Amino acid sequence: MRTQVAIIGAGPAGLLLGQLLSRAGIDNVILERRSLDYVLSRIRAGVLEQGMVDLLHEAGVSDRLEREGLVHDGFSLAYHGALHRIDLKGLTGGRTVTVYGQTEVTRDLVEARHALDRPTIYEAQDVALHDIDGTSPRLTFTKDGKAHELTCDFIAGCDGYHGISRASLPETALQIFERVYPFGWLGLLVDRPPASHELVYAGHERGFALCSMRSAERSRYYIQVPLEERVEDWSDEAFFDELRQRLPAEVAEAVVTGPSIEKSIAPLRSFVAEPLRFGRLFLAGDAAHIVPPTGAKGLNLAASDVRYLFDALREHYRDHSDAGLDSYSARALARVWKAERFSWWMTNLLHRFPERDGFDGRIQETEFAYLTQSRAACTALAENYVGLPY
Ligand code: FAS
Ligand code: PHB
Repeated sequence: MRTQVAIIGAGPAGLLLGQLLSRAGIDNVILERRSLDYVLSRIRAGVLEQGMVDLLHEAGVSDRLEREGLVHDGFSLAYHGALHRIDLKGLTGGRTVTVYGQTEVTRDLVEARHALDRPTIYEAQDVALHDIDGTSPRLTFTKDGKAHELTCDFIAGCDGYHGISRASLPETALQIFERVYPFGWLGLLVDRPPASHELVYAGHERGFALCSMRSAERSRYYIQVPLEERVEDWSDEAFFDELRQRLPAEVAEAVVTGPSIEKSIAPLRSFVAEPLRFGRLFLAGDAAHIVPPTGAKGLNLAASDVRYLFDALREHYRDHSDAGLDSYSARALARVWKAERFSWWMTNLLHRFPERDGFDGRIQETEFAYLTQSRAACTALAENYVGLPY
């Protein structure tokens, strides 16, 4: 097989890049390790920056998003029982975020790719990268036990944190920056109305909690749990009891319980691999970086990486210029690190760190006090949350 751009991974990064390339007439093939059903069963992010909404519109996959997405003008911070609303729209000159599940973004992209009849090879096993530093890179893989080869001009590594792209590179080629947090998020999805019409991020001495949603009928909740916790040790009742203890009374009383339709624990880490380019291989999305979900940046960073990589590939094929490809890594990393900083800051602001001392506790309290007293502090939070410019 031969294509112009070989994409590894059919998550949001790979599918969005494939959609943009296809609409620009640039041939591409996606290799995905899992089945389509598995990919569509994953429950992950829920908040889209305006930049990502605009990119999905440009990709021609925003119809359902514009019908069903919930535009949010703000969210609330709760700290030891007190609520403080962050007026995103008022603090950023009118910018907002849209609540729309990553699962739905993925579904819309899958359907769009199917409509364009572009090839996605699901359950592609043993994907391996070859000659990425030459002029004829290629991928090999097996499908239904049969070996295949895919030759291409470029490889987009959109295969997530546990993917093969970054893992194929010599350790000397990469500089890794990482912070592993001593806790995880236990998430629960329930078909009940949300506790609040906007998101509530709560810091509490028992730990962090988040009230989010997928629609007016479906809620998404998270609580911080120790790393050694197992999801099977948490009944729905135990989850909701712990959640309510961490929320201000007026929010806790509004939580409507019901049987969970999904429950899982995600570890939290900050991670960046530099650089993002190796010859004809370009890393994008979680393959290149991970943020703790506290700032709602993971999915949105995948979108900005795709924006830069698509523009660079289009420039190569249309304008016969490699300026964009040559600057991709530096340009993407400049935005990645700003989101890493914000996500790290939000995580430190809102979580209980077991090993922390009294000084850290006072700093955390003072961060909240400063936010409740300073418009400048809230503006800085708001402009990062709605998404810094691409
Ligand atoms: P993905 O990981 O989504 O997709 C990579 C794809 O590559 C997968 O389909 C995988 O099967 C495939 N793949 C992997 N190895 C392969 C191989 N060798 N060959 C072929 N295919 C391969 N972000 C938020 O903003 N908010 C959240 O609440 C949030 N919650 C999360 C919860 C979890 C458990 C995880 C893991 C992430 C969460 N994230 C969250 C971050 C998440 O949304 C990512 O940012 C987003 O999925 C990034 O998309 P991709 O880069 O496409 O990577
Ligand atoms: C979610 O709804 O899954 C969600 C929302 C905001 C976050 C993280 C996750 O910061």
